[in-house]
Amino acid sequence: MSIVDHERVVYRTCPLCEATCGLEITVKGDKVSRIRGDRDDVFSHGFICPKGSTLKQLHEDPDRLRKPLIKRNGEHVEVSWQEAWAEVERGLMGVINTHGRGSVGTYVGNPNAHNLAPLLYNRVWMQAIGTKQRFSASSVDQLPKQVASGYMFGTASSVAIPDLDRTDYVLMLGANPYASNGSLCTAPDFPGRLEALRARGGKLVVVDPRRSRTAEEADEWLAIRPNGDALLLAAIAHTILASGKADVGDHVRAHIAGFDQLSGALAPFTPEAIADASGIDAKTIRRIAGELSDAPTALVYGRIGTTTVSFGTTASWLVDVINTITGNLDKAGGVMFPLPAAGNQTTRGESGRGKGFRIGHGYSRVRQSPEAIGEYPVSVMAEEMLTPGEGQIRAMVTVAGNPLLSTPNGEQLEKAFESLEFMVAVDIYLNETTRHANVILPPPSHLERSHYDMVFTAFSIRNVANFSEAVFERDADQPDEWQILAKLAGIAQGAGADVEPAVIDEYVFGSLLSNLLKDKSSPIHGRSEEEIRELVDATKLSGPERILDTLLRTGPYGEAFGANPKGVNLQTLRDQPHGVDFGPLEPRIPEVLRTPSGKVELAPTELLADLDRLEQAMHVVDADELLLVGRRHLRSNNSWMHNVSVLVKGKARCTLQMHPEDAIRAGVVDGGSARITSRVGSVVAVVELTNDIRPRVVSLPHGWGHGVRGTKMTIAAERAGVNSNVLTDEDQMDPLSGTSVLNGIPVTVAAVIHS
Ligand SMILES: Nc1nc2c(c(=O)[nH]1)N[C@H]1C(S)=C(S)[C@@H](COP(=O)(O)OP(=O)(O)OC[C@H]3O[C@@H](n4cnc5c(=O)[nH]c(N)nc54)[C@H](O)[C@@H]3O)O[C@H]1N2
Ligand SMILES: Nc1nc2c(c(=O)[nH]1)N[C@H]1C(S)=C(S)[C@@H](COP(=O)(O)OP(=O)(O)OC[C@H]3O[C@@H](n4cnc5c(=O)[nH]c(N)nc54)[C@H](O)[C@@H]3O)O[C@H]1N2
Ligand code: SF4
Ligand SMILES: [Mo]
Repeated sequence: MSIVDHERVVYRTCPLCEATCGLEITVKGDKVSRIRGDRDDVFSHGFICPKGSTLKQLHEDPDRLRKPLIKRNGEHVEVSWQEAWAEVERGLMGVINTHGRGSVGTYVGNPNAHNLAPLLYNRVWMQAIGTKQRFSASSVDQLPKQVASGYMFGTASSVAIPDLDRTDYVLMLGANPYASNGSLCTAPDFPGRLEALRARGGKLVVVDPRRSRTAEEADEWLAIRPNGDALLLAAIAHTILASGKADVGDHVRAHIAGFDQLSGALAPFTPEAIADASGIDAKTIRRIAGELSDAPTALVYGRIGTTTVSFGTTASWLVDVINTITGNLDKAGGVMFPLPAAGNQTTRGESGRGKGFRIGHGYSRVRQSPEAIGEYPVSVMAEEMLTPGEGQIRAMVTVAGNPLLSTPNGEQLEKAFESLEFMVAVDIYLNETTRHANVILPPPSHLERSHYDMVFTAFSIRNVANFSEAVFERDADQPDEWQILAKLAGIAQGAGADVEPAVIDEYVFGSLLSNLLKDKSSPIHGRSEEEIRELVDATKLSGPERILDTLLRTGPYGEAFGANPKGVNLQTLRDQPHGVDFGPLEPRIPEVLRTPSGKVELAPTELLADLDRLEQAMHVVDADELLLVGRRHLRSNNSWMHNVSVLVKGKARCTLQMHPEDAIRAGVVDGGSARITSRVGSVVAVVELTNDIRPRVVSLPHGWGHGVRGTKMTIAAERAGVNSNVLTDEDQMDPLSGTSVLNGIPVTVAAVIHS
């Protein structure tokens, strides 16, 4: 007799990229039978990319860790959670007791931004360790945009987002949403939204050294020299200012400071002066400047190709300078500030004014690189491990990060991680980074946890909120990710390996609540703690869900613990599995500002001070130099989804793209092998000739280089590729943010003759 498995359908948001697509997941018994786009999702309307359905494969992947691992005699072996925690206590407290708390380093990677537990508890274990040696993937990513936005608008979360659905004109630099699905611009079906722009008569111009998929679909492709964007943007801004057409618009005029300084500061950057260095001719620059100022609405959007370069912060600033002087700041069809349901830095504290933003609350030990957003640049991480002296990193804790493949000078990092006395990793795989860990603590799979996009609702082109229930229950002995992180905090505090995560959670929640009650801007300011506690306890929630519920209730749309009965809480979101739509973005200036002046700072001192360096860059052009840039592929996700066979099958993707003209010079042929060498390292990759790349530019994707000894990612190892970050140089940083230069790396390419 056969028992028909009970079939059920669950809706949840895909946690794999910033697009936050709604998924419809059909479950039969304890198996996922189908994943497709949720047609009723209020934001994504059924859109999904090829990665979305692979949550099933990730969940079922036999290589995904289900038990903690401990390294014994150089081999990782499965152990019980109890043994693992005892080892964490022994190792971590051992290093702390011998070398001090500053000798522990931390690195948190990209998936943390897509995961509520670490978003709420990473701060807790880091504080418990009590170290300043903190690192994250931010300094190989969006940090320059956050620093520039911090200076201009007051906080590192105050990023102005493209109002894609209502604009008439998009100038897009260094972004390829047809592959990436968008970043710092949460917009499910980004490609469809760009097609809609063109269908309504709008224009898309893409600036990229490669003719990317997005460039192919655009009205115009401008093949810029790598790192030429700040120059190009300065010249566009200069042209608009010189034309007399610059106008911030009546809607924000009273709230702008520094406008008068711009013309003088940008005077050297005429289109003619920067044409050679940027690779874009003066006539085109003048035309684009005219189109931007004449379009009814227009926006400039820059991403990875404009941030992970040596002028990353300057380019990010100039993007918003142009958005402002064309009258498109805080306007429908321009760039706007989201109002996220769970609140963030832009909704807290006094409205319209704040402490402002600065970097340099500390300096790294070896290189004296300034802190930014509470961390040091990953480019200094290896030297902090390898340079002896007080404060040297002797132990590392990594959570959802793979810095050995993701951050500069892979070979130096390899030595650095090799030299550690102790390492703990919270991760789902035994990979290039976690193989160095003495203990690996695996969280549950993506389908075994609930989900809310605390970060991306703050960078979204619509104000929406979705809560996802866990699809499957965890095994009895599998802790939730927040419990792992809370326990780590307890151990680091000295409470021992038996510390209960719930104790830490009480402490975290208690301090959140007391802050909310004290905060004059909070809707529960001044109410009695007992009253609120009672309402919280009635929900029977704990962990991240209790915190989220309280943040939603006290957020911009919240029910304020009864004071605003029409408002939302976690239950409202639970009742609406396709999401809650709060509508398109609304103007937020001046309320959103947190600068000390209460104004938009169009000409921050720190950025004006960098213009001399930018002026230097317009003179040094070595036209023959080969410059390496990266690229992304739709079926990939940084370094960690190459173990999903449906995503990696087909043509090998870790190839060196090169223009035929350069291939002749280097003596390499299509399909042949080439050795690529930079100041710091050298790799061999297969050459793929293409006309869709600017001559003197070569491109290799990042996140490959699998199959190293001691890892367990069987499918990834079969298609290992090479690590492009063996070539990126830890000495090359954007000095304003400390972000690593990942694009525009000088390299040489030579044929490899196989005997
Ligand atoms: N050359 C070059 N380098 C780059 C880039 C580039 O464009 N060019 N891009 C940079 C960018 S933008 C980024 S964001 C970084 C990414 O850098 P990282 O964040 O360091 O690397 P990821 O590849 O995202 O690795 C994520 C890790 O998290 C684990 N993981 C996945 N899901 C979970 C989970 O739910 N919980 C836990 N605990 N672990 C999980 C994976 O197994 C993997 O080990 O790479 C950067 N590096
Ligand atoms: N499929 C997939 N999606 C992803 C990811 C992934 O790995 N795979 N990663 C996610 C992450 S962590 C992030 S941060 C986002 C990134 O999102 P995007 O910024 O859209 O990322 P990319 O696709 O790398 O696009 C960057 C483009 O910049 C170009 N470029 C390189 N150098 C320069 C330059 O100097 N100037 C200009 N103008 N262009 C340049 C490259 O050729 C490339 O086409 O994507 C996210 N989404
Ligand atoms: S676009 Fe991003 S969020 Fe949407 S299905 Fe693909 S990976 Fe998931
Ligand atoms: Mo990223």
